[in-house]
Amino acid sequence: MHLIVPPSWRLPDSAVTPERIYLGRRHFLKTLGFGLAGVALLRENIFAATAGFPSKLNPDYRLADLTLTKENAILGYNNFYEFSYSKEGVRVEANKGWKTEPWKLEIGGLIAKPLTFDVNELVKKIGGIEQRNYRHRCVEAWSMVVPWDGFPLRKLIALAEPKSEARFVKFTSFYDPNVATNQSDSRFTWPYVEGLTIDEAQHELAFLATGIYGKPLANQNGAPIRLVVPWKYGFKGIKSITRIEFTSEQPQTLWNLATPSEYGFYANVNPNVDHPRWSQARERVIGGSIFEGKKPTLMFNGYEKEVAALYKGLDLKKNF
Ligand SMILES: Nc1nc2c(c(=O)[nH]1)N[C@H]1C(S)=C(S)[C@@H](COP(=O)(O)O)O[C@H]1N2
Ligand SMILES: [Mo]
Repeated sequence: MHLIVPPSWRLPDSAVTPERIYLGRRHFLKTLGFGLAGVALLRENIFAATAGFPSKLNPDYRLADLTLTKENAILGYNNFYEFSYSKEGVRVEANKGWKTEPWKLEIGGLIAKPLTFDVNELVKKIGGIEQRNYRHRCVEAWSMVVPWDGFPLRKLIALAEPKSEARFVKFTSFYDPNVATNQSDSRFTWPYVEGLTIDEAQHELAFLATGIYGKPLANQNGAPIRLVVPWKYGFKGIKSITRIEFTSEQPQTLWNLATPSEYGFYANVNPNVDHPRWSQARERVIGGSIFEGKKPTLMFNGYEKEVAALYKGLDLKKNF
């Protein structure tokens, strides 16, 4: 694990990890110690985490022109700072006895009455899940294409019935410093918090994921439920959500509190607004050929047509 301390500790990993290292991790099943017992556990988990619903690709989100990132890479190259500051360390640390089932999700704030769901019950109530292939662009200038299973956030908002004063949605991750040992690191205000405006949250693309490649989310990817906002930098996609709250004020988010000059509230993918320490014009494709080189980053991560209307009149350079 290479923990790089401030001010350069959030260097893009491309600067420190040769591509061959994470591409060559074919032995990951072995290192995880998947025996027969592991397989049995996994099957039980599959049923529970999808509440028995099969996930089918929604053809509107096929992304036919792109190659899906291999499962191996999606499961082995992660950001989940609660567990590790190393991309490869997350899978190891998040699977040392951290229990993500059963899991309660609270919905509160400016709604008619507070709600609490068991995540599996919530999926049943929503009425099933679908698969969507989304571009996934980290602020560190790497990207993947991920087949998420889950449901649009707007369906949960409809269940919650927010009041008209609700202007933002605040998401809070779990807090358990005994298992997530980096939650003792006082450089951050734990638990991890993220937020969206209510209009962003209502957008058809905003998604709550419960799986990847038709299997329940692995711990390292934010089991059992995490946010996916494909037109924004990956850090907006908060993992392992325990609470969703409707608020009148803009929520204070972990990254914005830690480094406001580098991580804005909006965090829309924008190749024309550089990170203070690196360019955002191009991105390294995880799992891509080593001869491929970086590819150009697209405005709103390729979702400009769908989301530009949300930001009419907003200065995207100031509100980064
Ligand atoms: N709770 C929590 N959520 C988080 C993070 C984190 O450290 N903690 N990292 C974010 C960042 S920076 C990215 S790029 C994505 C990574 O998701 P992945 O590991 O599934 O690719 O999760 C986001 N959600
Ligand atoms: Mo990220």
